[in-house]
Amino acid sequence: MVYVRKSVWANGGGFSDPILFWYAKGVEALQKKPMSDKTGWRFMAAVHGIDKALWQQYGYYTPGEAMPPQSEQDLFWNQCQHQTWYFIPWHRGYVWSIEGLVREEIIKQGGPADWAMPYWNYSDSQNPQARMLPPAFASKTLPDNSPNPLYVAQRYGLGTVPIVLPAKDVTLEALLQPRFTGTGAGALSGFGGLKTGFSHSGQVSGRLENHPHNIVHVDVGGEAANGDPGLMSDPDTAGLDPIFWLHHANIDRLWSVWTRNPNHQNPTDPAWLNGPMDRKFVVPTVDGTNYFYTPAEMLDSTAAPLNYIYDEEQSSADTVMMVAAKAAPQAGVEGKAMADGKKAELVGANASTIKLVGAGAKTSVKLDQALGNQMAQGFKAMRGFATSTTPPADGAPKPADQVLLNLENIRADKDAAVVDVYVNLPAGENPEDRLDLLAGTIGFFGVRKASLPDQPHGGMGISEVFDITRIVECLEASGALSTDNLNIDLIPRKAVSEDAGITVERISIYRQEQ
Ligand SMILES: [Cu+2]
Repeated sequence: MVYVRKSVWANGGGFSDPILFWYAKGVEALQKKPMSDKTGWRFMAAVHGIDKALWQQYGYYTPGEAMPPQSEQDLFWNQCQHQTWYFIPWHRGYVWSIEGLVREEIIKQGGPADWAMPYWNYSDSQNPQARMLPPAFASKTLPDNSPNPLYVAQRYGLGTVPIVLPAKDVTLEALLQPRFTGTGAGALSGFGGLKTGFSHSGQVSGRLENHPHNIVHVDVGGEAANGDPGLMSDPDTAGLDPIFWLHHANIDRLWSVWTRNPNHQNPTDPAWLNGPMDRKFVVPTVDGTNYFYTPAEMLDSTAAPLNYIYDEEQSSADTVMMVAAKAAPQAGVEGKAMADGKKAELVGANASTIKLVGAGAKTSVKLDQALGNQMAQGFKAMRGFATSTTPPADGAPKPADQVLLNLENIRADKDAAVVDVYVNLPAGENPEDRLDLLAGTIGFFGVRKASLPDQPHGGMGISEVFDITRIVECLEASGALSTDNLNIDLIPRKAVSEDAGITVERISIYRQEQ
């Protein structure tokens, strides 16, 4: 049978929807299992990541309690894939695993045998409530007044009650990325991320991972008044929050949406399909066995053992598109990208590490004079061509360069910040009125861990790459572009405290021929 994953808002987002009521009952049963049980709630959260000090602080771990054997911890725990092309397929297997465990508990209690994990589509512009945390997660009690297992106290959001995600945080530009795999070295990171090995904590986020994934994590988790992170803000606690799984079902759905576009192609590189080679992905199943998997086995969600589909994929129009996409020749965009991927070239960088404290930080990126002029000339030529009434003798100019803003080695001691990055924001203007100058947003999910010196990348932190071609093009057209430098503003949603320890080692501009 193929299970159908439905929108959390399909029946109001509260407990009158049996899917959410039974989710609560299933979660409650899993939460009662001991830490040592690999089919239990806390074991599964630790598969994503565990920080015993944080867990203890929040009452999810008691020193001395029975733990799984060390060999089992080594096999399963601290496995989540971030800043890597494995981010998307690893999480598909992970959500599928808990979906089966929850369903099993629901069936034991006499609930629906066809229960499937709902998804939280916060980007649905047809639904005015879409960006609100669904009521089933915000209520402290179930309809019978018993405690609600879906409620989490350590969910601080951006300080509003109810929690509502800002509209600009749930936009879906990521779906426009033509390539799954990014090219790295200053260039865009692709829909799915850069080619890496097993990457529990890596360096560059793929576009879907950055936005909306990372930002939604922090927008929901936030931090307490005393600076403690919410569960969703940190990968070492995120899996403990029941909303985590609906967020990731949605990210997983967005992979399906991206793949349905016949021009898009998942990687065909055996290193992705059969990877990673350095550590296998593994999740528990309902019968207590271990399911080892590769990205190749995650490609078709309708095939065994995954066996699920999203409600929107049931319509016939979508089915036709899916068939068309699957019939596409193997050498699609992904193959072409390998052949003609052009290297990005450094145009300039700021002078020194920025420390982000309080209401924001500013820096100036000095541009190489010749390259800066060349960049501006490219936009001028395009503009001249577009507005000219007589076609030029030598045909259309070649497309202007893509301009890429790199924030390199972002480090932090805490994960709860959301920071907007602006280009040439005029002094005294309200940033919210100048979204045309917003290059991108960083959700600091996982930055703390990536900054620890004992991590595989030696505490390099994470890096982000934003496409600012449109912004620079508009600045040039309005005469506001200086080819000497670009000013960059980092503006946090909430004032950043000294002990958050946020630094950005270098901010640079790259150009890439299109
Ligand atoms: Cu996540």
